[in-house]
Amino acid sequence: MYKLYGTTHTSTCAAKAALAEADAPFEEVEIATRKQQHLTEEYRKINPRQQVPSLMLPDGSIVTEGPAILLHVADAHPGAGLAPPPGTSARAQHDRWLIFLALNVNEAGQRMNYPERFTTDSNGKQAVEEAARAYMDRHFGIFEEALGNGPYFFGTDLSMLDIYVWMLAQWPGGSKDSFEANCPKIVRLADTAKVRPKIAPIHEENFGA
Ligand SMILES: N[C@@H](CCC(=O)N[C@@H](CS)C(=O)NCC(=O)O)C(=O)O
Repeated sequence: MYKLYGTTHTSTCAAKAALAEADAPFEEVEIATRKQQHLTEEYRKINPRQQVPSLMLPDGSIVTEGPAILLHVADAHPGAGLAPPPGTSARAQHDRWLIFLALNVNEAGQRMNYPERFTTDSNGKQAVEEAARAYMDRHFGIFEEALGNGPYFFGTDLSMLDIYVWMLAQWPGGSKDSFEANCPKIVRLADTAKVRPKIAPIHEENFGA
């Protein structure tokens, strides 16, 4: 049985959706970031960066970093078909865009949420946030152009990449209206994923209806 460390309203939701779509049994361990539970010494031993999510595998080892968790779950449950087989060109594209979004969009979200971590200038937080918002928009735009007819990246087959995009699309840097206007294919992907029977309850508990 897997153990998923995290909480709602964080990127734990993608790991939870991945486990649900893979039909992998898991237990949840609440690490409420809003109550600073990620900052304990006990949790630092699980995730040295003191962030959520973290996943304990059935053998007791720990995987951190959301995309690594998604890729592991896909490979450990190949029957669920949540990523193309390793070594194929389709898998290279899947991993390419997953890493692209983690490095550029998710990390821009970090700069928007915690600007003080990215500047030593006590008056510089607003500039960090504004630059991060523009950086996020630019990289969402690059992925929007890479999306085909959809609704998912690989047409009608859901992949871990789509689960990650569904999550990121809930936190666009700017207004919802401008995101819908600039990234209609990403919005359609996310809207298709969010009503899947296994993702819908996770969407509801994290983002409402
Ligand atoms: N690189 C990490 C980032 C995870 C992340 O951003 N986690 C946020 C919640 S969504 C967090 O734990 N924030 C608390 C903090 O950084 O202090 C991953 O991909 O898993």
